[in-house]
Amino acid sequence: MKKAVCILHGDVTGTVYFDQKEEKGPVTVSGEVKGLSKGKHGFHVHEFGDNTNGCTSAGPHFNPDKCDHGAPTAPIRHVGDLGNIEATSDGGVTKICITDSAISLCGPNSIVGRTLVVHADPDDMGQGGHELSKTTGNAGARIACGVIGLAQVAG
Ligand SMILES: [Cu+2]
Ligand SMILES: [Zn+2]
Repeated sequence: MKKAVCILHGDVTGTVYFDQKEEKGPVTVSGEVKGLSKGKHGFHVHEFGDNTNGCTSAGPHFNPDKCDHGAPTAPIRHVGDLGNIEATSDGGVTKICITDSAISLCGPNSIVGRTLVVHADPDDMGQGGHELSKTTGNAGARIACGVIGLAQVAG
């Protein structure tokens, strides 16, 4: 069992937990983000755990396989592509509940030490036809981010 945690800060705030029960098993992503505007917001793991120049220094989406950007359910995607989180009202609390089998807390797809980013706009999952669709999902500004770190496992 491995656990990781990320404190998001920026225009919105949040705490996100990552749990992986077995070494090559899926990772459960849970937690909440506060203060989002109503609607979908791109939600990704970016390559670097570097926030020296804010969320910008986190670099591009975590993409060890050099694929195009895509939906979390698509066969072609970045490892860091977790899709969108959706706020049902303005400024409230958005619960996160995602299970993903591409990210890991160990090995070559490990997201530990990288940055979780929440975006201003929806991720178009590579399907929007915009010049940025295949690299970022055209999800707009980085409104909050935080470095993902290993968490203590109880017991
Ligand atoms: Cu992103
Ligand atoms: Zn991507």
